[in-house]
Amino acid sequence: MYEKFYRSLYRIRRVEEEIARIYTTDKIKSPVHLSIGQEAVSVGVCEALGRDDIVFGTYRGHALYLAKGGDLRKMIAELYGKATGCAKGKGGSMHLIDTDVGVMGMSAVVGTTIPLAAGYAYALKLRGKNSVVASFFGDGAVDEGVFHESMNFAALKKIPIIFVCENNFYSIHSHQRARQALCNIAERARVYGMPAERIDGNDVLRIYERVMKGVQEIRSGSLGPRFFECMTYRWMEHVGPNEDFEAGYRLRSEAEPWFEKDQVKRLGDFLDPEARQMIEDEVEGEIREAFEFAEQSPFPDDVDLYTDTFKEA
Ligand SMILES: Cc1ncc(C[n+]2csc(CCOP(=O)(O)OP(=O)(O)O)c2C)c(N)n1
Ligand SMILES: [Mg+2]
Repeated sequence: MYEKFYRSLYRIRRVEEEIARIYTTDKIKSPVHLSIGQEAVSVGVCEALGRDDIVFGTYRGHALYLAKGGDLRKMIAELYGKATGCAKGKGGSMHLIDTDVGVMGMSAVVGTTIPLAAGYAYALKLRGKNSVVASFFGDGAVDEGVFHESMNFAALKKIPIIFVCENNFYSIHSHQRARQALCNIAERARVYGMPAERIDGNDVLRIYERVMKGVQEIRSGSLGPRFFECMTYRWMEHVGPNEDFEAGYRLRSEAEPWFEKDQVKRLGDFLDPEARQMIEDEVEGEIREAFEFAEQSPFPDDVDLYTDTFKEA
């Protein structure tokens, strides 16, 4: 199990480090919101889900897409704006999708995928399916009205959904304390009528264990939403490839305890050095290959500019 978790964590970290490195060349054609430091949330949750389960996420979605099994080559090609990308080069980093593995989509508009996830989960219930939906969003999305509407609807209709709030304390440069009178989001979720808990978002094994319990309960017929507020921290700037501790809204000293809790290192230390090296070599090869694939892929044709705008029947 540790090997599987480590592979996923290491892969996401290294993919994003490569994205940050390449970004300055302007080959990547969309803004990038990196998840470095937050990977454990996506990995812990997705390891508790099956292939038929569904996820919806946000513009900070590389980790979720990869943790759920999204195709790496198609993701990098998408960032390059290439026709072979997962959204045919038209969505970029903020609109990743891979429906084959249940990654139903991400959006640049804060909060918008929460009602989509709730609607999808409601449809699953009505159709008698056994799958579960996980809806990922940040602490900033909790400031949106649609978050509260979706919480109420999900609890009322007892739909099979896991809400995952990645609380990294910031909405761009604005701290949660400057935005919310009551900063305990789990406590607020409970008021809508669902079990909710706060978890250390940097403890990948704990997240896995808690979410797995929720998923199993839902599958065994105890329908209704579960809410997890995962406390985590964004290491890089809100958008872009750099650190931003000089920007004036936060201090490096605030981040340091989070650097120490790095789950990539923690899980790596559990492994036998040989097994670890083998995983790292495989992942590095896969990443190199994915970037080459993106480099060599063509840009979309002009004629495709107006296709995929609406769902064509
Ligand atoms: C409806 C809407 N309002 C504002 C924005 C501008 N905006 C983009 S990202 C962001 C921060 C959201 O913070 P959070 O939900 O905590 O996610 P994080 O970026 O921390 O992962 C904001 C306000 C937007 N994209 N959409
Ligand atoms: Mg945030």
